[in-house]
Amino acid sequence: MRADTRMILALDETDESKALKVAGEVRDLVDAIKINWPLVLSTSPEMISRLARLAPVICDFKIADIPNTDRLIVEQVRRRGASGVIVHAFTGTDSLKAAVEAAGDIDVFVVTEMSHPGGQEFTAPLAERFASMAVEAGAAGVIAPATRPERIAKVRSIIGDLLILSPGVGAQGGSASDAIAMGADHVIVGRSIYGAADPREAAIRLAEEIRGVPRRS
Ligand code: NUP
Repeated sequence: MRADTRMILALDETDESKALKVAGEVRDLVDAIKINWPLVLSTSPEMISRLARLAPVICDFKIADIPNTDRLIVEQVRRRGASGVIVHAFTGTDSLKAAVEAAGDIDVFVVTEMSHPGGQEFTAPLAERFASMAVEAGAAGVIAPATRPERIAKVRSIIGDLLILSPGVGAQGGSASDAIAMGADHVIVGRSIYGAADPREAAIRLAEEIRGVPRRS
């Protein structure tokens, strides 16, 4: 994935025209656009292909099923033109491997520890295991929380050079520069951009904040 601004837009805007407007306004300021169920369900899966014409698209479907179903979902994500997909690891090694195999040349990102407070109940105690599973399965990277930047550093110590995408910036209380300084390759930002009065201006400000943090060597 390109790493120009080290920022990924989480486009959870459910109004189709507003979503496309925001995507058009910030596409040159983000490395990818992450699409989740809210926008897919409020529009249609065709939205994946439409956005993919503007920027690389990551489908945040947090796939968590038996190997065969994981494979079928990942195949459809690919068919729609996405560049990446987010999967859960708690379903086990066989499911994760099936997702990675089906992904072929598109990137699989594995959730380690979730960014919201509830993420500490079940995902945090297993996050390091999920990170190792991502490495063993051949994933492209993992998701780790900007709300707990010290956990990003822990995950980095396990995964080596795999990518870390970090949500939880802004609306959830995390800082973009802290997340990047602790080892994230990209931050994922939703409401602080698409919910801002001027999304482009908000994205520019965040990109400037991130630019001040040295790149991981
Ligand atoms: O642990 C996670 N936390 C999280 O917020 C894993 C995620 N995939 N996300 C997603 O990132 C969440 O579903 C939303 O699409 C985005 C964060 O949005 P915001 O809090 O910046 O608005």
